[in-house]
Amino acid sequence: MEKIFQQRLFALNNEYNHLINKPNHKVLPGNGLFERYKNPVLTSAHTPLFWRYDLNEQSNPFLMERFGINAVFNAGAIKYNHKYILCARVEGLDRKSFFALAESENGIDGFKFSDFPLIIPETDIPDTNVYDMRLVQHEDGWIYGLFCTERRDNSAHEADQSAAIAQCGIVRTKDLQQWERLPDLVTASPQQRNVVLHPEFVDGHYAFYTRPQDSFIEAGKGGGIGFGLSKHINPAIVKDEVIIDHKKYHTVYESKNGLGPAPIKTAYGWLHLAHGVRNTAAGLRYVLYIFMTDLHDLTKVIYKPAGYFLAPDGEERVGDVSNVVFSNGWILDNDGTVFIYYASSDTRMHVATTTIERLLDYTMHTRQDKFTSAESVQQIHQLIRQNKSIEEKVTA
Ligand code: M1P
Repeated sequence: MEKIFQQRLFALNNEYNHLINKPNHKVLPGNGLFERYKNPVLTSAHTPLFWRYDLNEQSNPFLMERFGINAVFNAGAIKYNHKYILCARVEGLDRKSFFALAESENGIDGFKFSDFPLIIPETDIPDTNVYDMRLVQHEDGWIYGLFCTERRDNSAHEADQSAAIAQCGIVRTKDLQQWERLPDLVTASPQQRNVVLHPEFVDGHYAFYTRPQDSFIEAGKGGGIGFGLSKHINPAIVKDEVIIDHKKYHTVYESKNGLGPAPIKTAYGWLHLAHGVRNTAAGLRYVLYIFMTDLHDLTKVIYKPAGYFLAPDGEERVGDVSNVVFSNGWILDNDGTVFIYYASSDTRMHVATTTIERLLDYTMHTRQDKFTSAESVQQIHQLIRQNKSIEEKVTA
């Protein structure tokens, strides 16, 4: 028996250390918009062995997993003390998610989890499940974490054990260690997911991006990315929500959409990364898209390239919830590099890198959606004609 335990421990440690220390590489040449990296930055296998195994030979002679981790995905992101920090959604085999911080020196590899997952205090109504935290350094001095808190819909029939109510939970911290729970955000919508705090005050108010929904899965009459103000953060109450980015027929965000991380401020406007969802015979397909809002009127979309920015590719397409990419974290470095952290198929975390210069070029100079095939053909003809005239000039 001793042999089994020791052999397995040796093999598990080797495998874990190899994974944690594996260098990551850009996949080139890419599409010019961003570069993907070969390896995911976080997976369930990145969680420390001492989370998953009872390492006492007496109580666990076969060295079997006692707390299995199913997936690591949908991480918030922040640069803190010169480190790239991800606040990952870690999901156990029991489907319960919790949050854990992982940090890296360079943002693309070497992510290592802190020893303990975060303890998030509860409100008077316990959360059944918590997930998808957006980390925001607000100008009031706090780092906020806005996340989805999910509880059973007690008005549902006993036979329906999947009806849930999703709302926005709020925590704040100064050191990423001690978290203070504030009351959940109050809005008029029966369901809220993908709520994001704007990093600056707007007219002296806290500003929220919301995603009102009629039901847990379906946007219904609701949907779209909303925007609303609250005088206070404790408690935060948004009385009026205006939809700033609607779902729309025959687009990649026709079923629903939701904001990703908090927007990045640029000289030209606020840059947003969002996810769009459409329904297909193979189920829902989640992609990421970009838009920009006016610097002074945050409800006004001023640029929105057609279609998606990043879609599931290759092995990203397969996982627990296949055909999904989802992002709720990005980091802008001082040199203009942007690290986009995205999850694939609700299973693992990846990074893609680009620059703010490239994102601005993409956002402001890529064609806008004209919403019909005929218009698309016109746009592509124009591009081809332009390129042909360059070719002719070169060969002349
Ligand atoms: O399964 C895909 C995603 O579904 C939800 O996103 P949305 O609210 O836009 O439908 C979230 O539960 C998210 O965590 C998940 O990745």
